[in-house]
Amino acid sequence: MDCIFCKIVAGEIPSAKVYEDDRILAFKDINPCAPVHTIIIPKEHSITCCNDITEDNAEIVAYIFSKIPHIAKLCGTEEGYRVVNNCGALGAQSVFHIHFHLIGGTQLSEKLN
Ligand code: DGP
Repeated sequence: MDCIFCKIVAGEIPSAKVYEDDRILAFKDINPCAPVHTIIIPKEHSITCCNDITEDNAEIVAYIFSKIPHIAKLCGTEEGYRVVNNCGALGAQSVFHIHFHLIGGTQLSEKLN
């Protein structure tokens, strides 16, 4: 499968890893929009975007969110941050392997778009 994030998981594309366990990987975004901009992904490419989340596969999404406080702390932004998911073309999604952007390290704007 020609997926950039699968290649990062496989080590075929280098990344600045922030957190890794047997199920998920967090790494620094190549094009950060804030001092902290970390991408968090499931290692398995089973969900492409939020529209593919079902009752049967949602547990990995809950698992990612259960690790976000720890990842935010590793990034030094535990006092505040934003978690973003871009879904589909109109949502400006560019990599179709579900992922969450952890953005922080500065005072974020109230404006979301
Ligand atoms: P999205 O637009 O929500 O699909 O976000 C994809 C993000 O992935 C985007 O912010 C840039 C990041 N990205 C794309 N390719 C690479 C890469 O090869 N390495 C890293 N570290 N980040 C990447």
